[in-house]
Amino acid sequence: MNVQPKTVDAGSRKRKLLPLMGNEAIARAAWEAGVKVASAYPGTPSTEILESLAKYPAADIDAEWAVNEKVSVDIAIGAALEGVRAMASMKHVGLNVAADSIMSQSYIGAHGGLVVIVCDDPGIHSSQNEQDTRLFSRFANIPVLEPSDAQEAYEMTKLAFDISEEFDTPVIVRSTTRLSHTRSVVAVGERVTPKPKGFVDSSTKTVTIPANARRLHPKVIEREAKLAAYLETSPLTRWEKGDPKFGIVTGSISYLYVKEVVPNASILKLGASHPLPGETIRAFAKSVDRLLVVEELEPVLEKEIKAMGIACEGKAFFPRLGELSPELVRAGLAKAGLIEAAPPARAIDIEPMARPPVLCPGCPHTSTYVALRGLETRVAGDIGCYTLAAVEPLKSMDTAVCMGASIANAVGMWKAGTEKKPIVATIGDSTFLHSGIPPLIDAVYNKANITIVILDNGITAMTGGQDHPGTGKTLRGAPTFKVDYETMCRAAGVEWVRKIDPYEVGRLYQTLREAIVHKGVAVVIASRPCVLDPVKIKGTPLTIAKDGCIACQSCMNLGCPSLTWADEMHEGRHKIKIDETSCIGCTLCAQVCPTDCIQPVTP
Ligand SMILES: Cc1ncc(C[n+]2csc(CCOP(=O)(O)OP(=O)(O)O)c2C)c(N)n1
Repeated sequence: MNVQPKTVDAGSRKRKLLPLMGNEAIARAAWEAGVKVASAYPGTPSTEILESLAKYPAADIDAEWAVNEKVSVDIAIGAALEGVRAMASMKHVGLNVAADSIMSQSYIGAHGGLVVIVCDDPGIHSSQNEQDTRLFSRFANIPVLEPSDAQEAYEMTKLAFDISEEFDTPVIVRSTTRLSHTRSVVAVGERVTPKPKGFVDSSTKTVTIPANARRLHPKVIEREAKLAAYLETSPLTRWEKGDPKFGIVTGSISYLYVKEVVPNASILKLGASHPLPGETIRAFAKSVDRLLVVEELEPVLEKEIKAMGIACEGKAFFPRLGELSPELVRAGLAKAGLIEAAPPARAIDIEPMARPPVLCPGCPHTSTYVALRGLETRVAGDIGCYTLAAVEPLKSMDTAVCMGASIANAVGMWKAGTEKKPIVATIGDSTFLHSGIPPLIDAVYNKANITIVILDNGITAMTGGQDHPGTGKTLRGAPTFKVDYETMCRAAGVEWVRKIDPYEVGRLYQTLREAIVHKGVAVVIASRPCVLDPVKIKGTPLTIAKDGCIACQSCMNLGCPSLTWADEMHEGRHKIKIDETSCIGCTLCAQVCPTDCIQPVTP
C-alpha cells in the first residue's frame, strides 16, 4: 500500500517548532492537510480543536459549531462526498450521538477524505462515563489511530487523511484528556491544498438501501483486511527491540508511561489499534519470553491478541478503570514479577479539605433550583453547569443521564404513574438545541403532563462559553440568526410558555407554581446571561449589616460561594458575611433575606 506517513520525516528538526497542546496540534495538522470543512460540537477534552481551527483563515477552512455531534459528522460526510477533506471532532460521548451516521458511512467510504477526532476521558475528569472509543472502531469497521504525544497527534492526523483517501474509509484519531491538554514542542510543516475531487455519481455506493448495503458490507470487511496488511509494514507499527525477557504491546499515552518505567524493554508500539497487524504481533510474541499488554481502560488489545491464539497478560496487573500512570505501570510490572517494586511512597499525613465544585456567585441557574426544591418537585436534570444542582448545597436535581435526556426522562416518569411530586425537566439552552427538541415534540405529541425549564444563560457555559444557534453568533463571531425558544416551543405545540428572569425570585416562584399545576406541557424559559460569558459580569457587591442578620440561614440555602459564616453568633447560630471580592451583586440573597439587612456596598 502506498500510504506512507509522509509527514513523519527525519528532517523534523529543520521544521518550524511550535509549543502546541495536543488539540492545537490536531488543528494545525488539519489545516496543513488542506481540510476544507471542519465541524464540531463542544465537549471536554475536545473543544479546543475547533476553536484552534477557527484561528486559521476563513478562506482556507470553513470551521463551524454544529448543534450536535451527529450534525457535525453529517456535515463532514457531505463535504467528503463532494470530494474535499473534511473533519469532525467530539468528545467520546459525542460519538454515541454521531454513531448512526458513522456506522453507515463506513459502508459508503470517504471519497474526499473523512477524519473523525474523538477525545476519550479516562478517569472521568469531565464526563458522564468512561467509554473506550477503540471498541467503537471495531463495531464500525474503521481504523483508529492513537497518538502518544502532541507531535504524533499532528503527524497522525495528517496521515489519517492519506489513509482515509487511499482506503476509502472514515478514520478515527483517538486522543485522551492527558494528550489533548498537554502542551509540548511540535515540529510543523506547510499547508497543502488538495485539488477538490468533486462529487462522483454512484448511487449504488452513496445510497444505503439494503440492496446496496449488502454489496458494500463485504467490501468493508475486505478493506479491514487490507488495512491490517498495511499496518504490518507501516511505521505506525513500531517494534523497539530490547531485553527479550518480556515484551510489551502498547500504544497511545500508555506507550510514554512504559518508556518512562522500562526504557530498554522490548516494545511493540501500535500507532493504529484497529485493525491489528496480527503477523507482527505474533512475531513479536515469539521473540520474548512473556508478552504483556499495557493499555488504558478496556482490555481491547489483550482480548484480541488472546483471540489470535497468542498468550498474553494485561488486566491481571493493570487497572481497567481510570488513567494509567508511570506509577501504575511500574506497580503492574512489579506485580507480574518483571521488575522491582518502587520503594513505598513517603506518607503525607495531611487530609486535604474537600472542595466540591459549586455554581458561580450570581449564577442564573441557582434560583431555579432553590425554587424547585422549595416546591418539592421531582427534577429530571440534564448535562451542563446546572448539573451541580444535583449535589450539596442545592441538592435539587434527581437524575442526569446524558445530554438531552431530561425531557424524555420526565415523560417516562409521568407515564410510570407512580410519582407523587410534580415532574419537572430542567435543560440548558445549548443542551436543548443539541438534543432537547425531539423529546419536547414527543412530550406534546404524547400529551405528557410535565413542566420543562429551559435554563437560557445564552452560552454553552460548561465547556467554556461556546456560541450556539441561540446566541446569534457563529464560531468566528459573525452575526447570524438567533433562535427564539418561545416561538420554537409554540411551533412544537406547547400552549403554556412563559419567559422569566431568574433573578426576579418572587416572579420565578409564582411562574413555577403556575407551571406545575398546568395540565399538559408547560415550558418556563429562565433567561439571564451567564455571569462569566461572553463577558465577566461584576455589579456592585453586597454586604450584610451585622446588626440586622438574625442568622436564619435563608441566604445560605442558595449555596452561593460568596456567602460564608461570620464569627458573630445570633441565638446559637452563626451570622452570615459576604465576600465582596467574589460577589457580583445579583441580589438573590437580598431577595430571600427576611430582615432586609443585605444591601449594596456603599463606596
Ligand atoms: C454528547 C455530549 N456532547 C458534549 C458534551 C459536553 N457538554 C456537557 S454539558 C454541555 C452543554 C452545556 O451547555 P448548556 O446546556 O447551555 O448549559 P450551561 O453549561 O450553559 O449551563 C456540553 C457541550 C457532553 N457531555 N455530551
